[in-house]
Amino acid sequence: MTTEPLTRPIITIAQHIAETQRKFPQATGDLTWILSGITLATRIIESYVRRAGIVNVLGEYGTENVHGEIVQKLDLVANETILRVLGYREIVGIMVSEEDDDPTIVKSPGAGGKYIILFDPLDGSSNIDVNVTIGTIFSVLRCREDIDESEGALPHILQRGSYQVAAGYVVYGSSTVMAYTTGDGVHLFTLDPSIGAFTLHTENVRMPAQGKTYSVNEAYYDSFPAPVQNYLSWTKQNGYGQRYIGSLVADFHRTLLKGGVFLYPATDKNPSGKLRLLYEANPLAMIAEQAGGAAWDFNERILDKRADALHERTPLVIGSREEVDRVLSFHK
Ligand code: AHM
Ligand code: MG
Repeated sequence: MTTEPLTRPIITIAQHIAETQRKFPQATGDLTWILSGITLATRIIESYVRRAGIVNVLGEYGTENVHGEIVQKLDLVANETILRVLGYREIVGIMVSEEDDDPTIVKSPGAGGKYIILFDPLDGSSNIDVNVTIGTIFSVLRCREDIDESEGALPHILQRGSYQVAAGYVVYGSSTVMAYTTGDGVHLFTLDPSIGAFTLHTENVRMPAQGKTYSVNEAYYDSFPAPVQNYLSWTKQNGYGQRYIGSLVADFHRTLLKGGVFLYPATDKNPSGKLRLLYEANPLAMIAEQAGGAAWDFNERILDKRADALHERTPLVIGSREEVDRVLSFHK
């Protein structure tokens, strides 16, 4: 058994967020407070995920969500947990969830609400019942100051991804790992179940610039746009491997660490792609770029896109910079 050098510090996520924020003289501590709420919520969700077969939260709830997808019981538990934890923090103004048709207004911007939390409470729902990695994805925006109260919540919510002030995700896999960024690199933490705290395991993680793994649901090959088909044919002549879990957050996490590219293009069934811009593509795009990677919708950089609707979908190609460039080169 090797022992760790005594000089390696143990840093909790709360400590790390607070120290990162101290680098910015204008920081108010608000983000620290929001992110600590998110980590609390994900620890609660994690405890349900780990006991799912015991506490009767496996299986379908029996309704469909706004996207026409069957809602799983754990989807609801995760959604309510985030709303209950963050909905009582006074700086939170608006919350937007994949599971809810409309935004939840906690405190209108005119009344002092400052931040918007957008989230996919449990990504990879179809994997819940079969014990495969799932996760929570989140994005944080600041409410705009140039908007009149009468315009409602939407203009605050529909900001470009480049305006995100924080983003991240938690994967509930063989261990529970959180990645977050506040625009100062991407940092990874592992949940230590014996003490219930996320502790730092990699600071400033960098996504490899290349990686010979592509991740796509190839069953839809016949309905992919021709440039995507051509790229996939090219990978087969160039020694690439394929991995696809079917939970975006898990496929992305592998891509972040090992390199490669994840694709969910337009298909006949989902002509605008399947993934949601505001709470799936945007936060992962911010993480990807902060780690040296890239994220596009095959035509435009994801973080430059402007949503017209809350639950807008987007095609997505995300991963190692050179691999994303290669996919895009087939579109020129
Ligand atoms: P969800 O957020 O309802 O779980 O749906 C999104 C999921 C992604 O996690 C995953 O990348 C994708 O759907 C898989 O879709 P498909 O089964 O079409 O490959
Ligand atoms: Mg999802």
